[in-house]
Amino acid sequence: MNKRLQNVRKLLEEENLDALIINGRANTIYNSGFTGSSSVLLIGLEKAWLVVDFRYTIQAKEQVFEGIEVVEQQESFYKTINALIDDNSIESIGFEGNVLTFSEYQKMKISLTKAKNFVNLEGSIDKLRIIKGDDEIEIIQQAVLLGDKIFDHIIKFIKPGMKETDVSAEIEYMMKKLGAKGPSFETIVAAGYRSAMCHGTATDNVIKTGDAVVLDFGLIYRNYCSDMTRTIFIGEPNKELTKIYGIVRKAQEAALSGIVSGMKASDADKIARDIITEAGYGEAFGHSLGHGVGVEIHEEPRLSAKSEDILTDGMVFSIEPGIYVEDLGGVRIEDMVVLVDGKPRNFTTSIKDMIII
Ligand SMILES: [Mn+2]
Repeated sequence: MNKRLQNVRKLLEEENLDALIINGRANTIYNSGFTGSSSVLLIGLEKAWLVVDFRYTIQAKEQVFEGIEVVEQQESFYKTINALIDDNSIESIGFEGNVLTFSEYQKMKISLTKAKNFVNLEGSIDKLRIIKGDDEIEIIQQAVLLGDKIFDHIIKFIKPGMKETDVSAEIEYMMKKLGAKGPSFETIVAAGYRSAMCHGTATDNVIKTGDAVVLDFGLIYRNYCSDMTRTIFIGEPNKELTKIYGIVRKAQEAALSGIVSGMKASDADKIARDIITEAGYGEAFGHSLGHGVGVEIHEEPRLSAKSEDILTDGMVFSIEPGIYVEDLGGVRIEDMVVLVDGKPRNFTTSIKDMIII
């Protein structure tokens, strides 16, 4: 039987629930295979249904995993679901509290007159995705390789005088050209003083000689996200930026070689943070070391100082330390890895030697 449905049912049993309602896109894709933008997935202990409207019936039938029945909504999603839960004696239902808006939650409660009990399962549904299977790892590897190809192209394409948006447009054009669905988040091209903004999405800022340029982009390929960052230089960079680049690279490579399965995610963060702090830039590394990547660009585990996650074989995450100095610029280097046989295996192959255009 479908392994993902099995895992949901295990969670239902642990929580003493009869069914789970999934509204969010990420958990719908993961648990049903359906990629449309509107649906309700109802997973009971023995049966599962994907309720869609007329627009999606054909697509849903084509996409859903074995063991899920496609039901076209009559009148409304919730009227149809109410009939299903009545027919199948479903009384206690789990839902995604982190996905439903307040008004959607109220609507669900009012509409599902046959249900007696609603339990917020936020987080525990997402956690079902934390360990990747071989099939997922294979797709993620392909997604990351497309990112590497785009980076190779961009370092030949980028020239002083271009706007950041000229570069982001080329990156996103290449994504589609190479068979990806599109970007997994808004593409970051941050040049000069803007490279000190961790999330400096591309603007009309003109790239000029002396600039550091942070290129942080990801794509969606067969429902999975990629994520990578490289920082390149237009002409000879100033001394401090060169020094910062060396520190970030050292911290990133130390995390890559020091992380082991069984380690606390907070200790992984510490490997890179200690190096940056010792070099005097602790305050300038104001974000976490990394994050899980899968059907969502940011998912479990979280590699931060506060994280309680334990890194385990099969987890896929980014390793991306950075240093950002206002009015000077910033450097970030990001790879994506999977933990295999106790160690990170790097998906990303783009070089980390300083690239000076
Ligand atoms: Mn990232």
